[in-house]
Amino acid sequence: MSLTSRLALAGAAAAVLALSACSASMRAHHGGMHSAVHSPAGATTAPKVTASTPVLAGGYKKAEAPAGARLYFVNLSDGATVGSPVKVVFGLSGMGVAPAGVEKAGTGHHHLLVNVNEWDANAPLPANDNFRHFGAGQTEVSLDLKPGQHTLQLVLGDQNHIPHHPVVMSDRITITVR
Ligand SMILES: [Cu+2]
Repeated sequence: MSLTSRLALAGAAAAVLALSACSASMRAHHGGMHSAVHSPAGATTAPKVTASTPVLAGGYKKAEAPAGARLYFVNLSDGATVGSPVKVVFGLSGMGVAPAGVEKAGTGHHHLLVNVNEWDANAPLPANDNFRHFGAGQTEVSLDLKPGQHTLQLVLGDQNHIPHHPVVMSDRITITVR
């Protein structure tokens, strides 16, 4: 691993701590809500994402995303009520999928952000229950979720799990699990 990757990962570790605290408080918040299908507080608020820079502080040059690249949920829409496990199909247009570790222009691998309210577009995405990596190039998942409201967002990452420049991400949707 190069020094710049190491530096980037150290930065990400700090970000993980901040992000976990954040999503824990958000889960608690959601836990208090009842079964409103379309909560104004949850569904319509965009997550906080740092503005993407082409080069990271450690000198790492981010993978470029072609203009018009689009990431979206194929089978779920904002406000949907579903049973668990929830099948989530990842849609990508204008780019290809490659496994983590493979450097190839115009490609990336999928990440599913579950109940994440805030994340850093200029660091490797953390790996935990809230930030799920599909490093083998998977394009769908069957997700076990507790009853209640959850938010989902897709973000594409490069071979080192770092979002592209500009960031390729879906809208964040809110679903209710019955
Ligand atoms: Cu990844």
